Amino acid sequence: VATLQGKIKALAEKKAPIFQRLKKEHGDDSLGEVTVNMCIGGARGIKCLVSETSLLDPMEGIRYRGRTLEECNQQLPKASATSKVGLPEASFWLLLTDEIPTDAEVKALNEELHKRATLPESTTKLIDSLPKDMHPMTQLSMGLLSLQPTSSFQKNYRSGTMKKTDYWVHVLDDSLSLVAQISPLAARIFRNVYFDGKHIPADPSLDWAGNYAHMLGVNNSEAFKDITRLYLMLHADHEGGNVSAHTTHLVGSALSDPYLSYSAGVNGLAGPLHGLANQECLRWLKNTHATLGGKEPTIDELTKFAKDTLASGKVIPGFGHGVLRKTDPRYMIQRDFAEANFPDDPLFKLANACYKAIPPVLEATGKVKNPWPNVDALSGTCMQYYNLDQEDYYTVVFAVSRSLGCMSNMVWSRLMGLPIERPKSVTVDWLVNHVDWS
Ligand code: AMX
Repeated sequence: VATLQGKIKALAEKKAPIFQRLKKEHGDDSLGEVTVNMCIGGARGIKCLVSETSLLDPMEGIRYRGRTLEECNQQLPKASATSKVGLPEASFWLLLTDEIPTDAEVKALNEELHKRATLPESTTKLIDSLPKDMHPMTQLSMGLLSLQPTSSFQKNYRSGTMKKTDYWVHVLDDSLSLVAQISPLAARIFRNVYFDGKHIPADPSLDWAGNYAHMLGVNNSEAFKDITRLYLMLHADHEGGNVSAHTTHLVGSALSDPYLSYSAGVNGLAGPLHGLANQECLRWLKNTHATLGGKEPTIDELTKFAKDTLASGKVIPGFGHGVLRKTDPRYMIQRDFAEANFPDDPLFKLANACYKAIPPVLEATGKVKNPWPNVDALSGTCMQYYNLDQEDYYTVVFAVSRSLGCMSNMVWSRLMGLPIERPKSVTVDWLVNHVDWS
């Protein structure tokens, strides 16, 4: 922790004068105008948030601290000499410090996470008492809330001894604990819902993501550990405006602690237009596969399926994006993994055919801004190949991953002393009175 703290502090000391100068010398500079469409269109395109950890380019996708996901996957330390996947906990380090950690640093981080991973009895009792048919995301959100009394930020704030300049230290402390605890919590929910509560103890010799895959207990192969590592690395962060990151940031801006804030973020991730899309997408693929009698589909058949989905008033899950304007690079990296590991899997073949058939159908609507697949179009397909086919659980895996980005962003928000968020809202009448009707 001391090393991590030192690195974050050193980076913050470098950035603080720039931040102060921006505020002082350029505080009134314009970053663009706000149009009526932006106001009624979900605030799209309005540059009104600072999120230090990552930046999304509409064409090339997300960069973690300036590095593309391909670069992260290559440069981040690996679990073993044979693994080709950058470790997600190493991406956590990168998001926090702007540095690729050494193997020794990742090892130390993993030891720290293992030390903090124990769940209090109050949490295990609560989780074990929940009905099996309660959605796993609801259970995860409740589990995170049940951990809130352990928050170091909350305790120190309450005691009245914490200086404003030390907020980030306690947010970092809580973030490490939350990231450590979220994987055993998520695994516990999985084993309760699908395996009658037969839990698999953690393996402290494994890395954070490898151990999570191990505790899920559906597949012992190294390949399943690797796809879990890849999934968790790819989903860690997607700049600050997406629903889960923004919600975590917004709640945190009221100085709610990391458990309260991330639990709220998880609730946003549980929506079908955001994180739940991976569950919806696999369901759509499975349904299409079954309706076709398991045979390989023609592009014409899939085109008809896609049109039918649109005609029934539904969205085609796994396609489109709020900001990206080309195929999601996270989709491409998963596709490379699938091609190398299970090119003949029927659902992978189907997903590939969808890649050809669906974009023209969406384009023909004339309104979809990005007809290309997003990360969710393939993540479920990858997981089901390794027996993780309980699609209702998929968004939980996403939430385990997204904790890395949301928590590192929260550390930086407190470091920069960002204020409580309070955008201005207006009424329709106000808009009517403020536009030029002539
Ligand atoms: N299927 C059908 N219609 C779609 C569509 C899709 N995949 N993507 C966009 N559209 C529609 C929108 O519903 C909207 O229709 P409306 O004007 O009648 O309301 C219109 O096209 C314009 O939308 P947009 O500006 O292109 O997208 P958006 O920013 O409003 O929404 C998103 C983005 C992701 C919610 C949308 O593309 C969608 O619903 N996709 C399917 C769900 C999905 O895959 N979500 C996962 C996103 C990634 C993630 O967060 N995990």
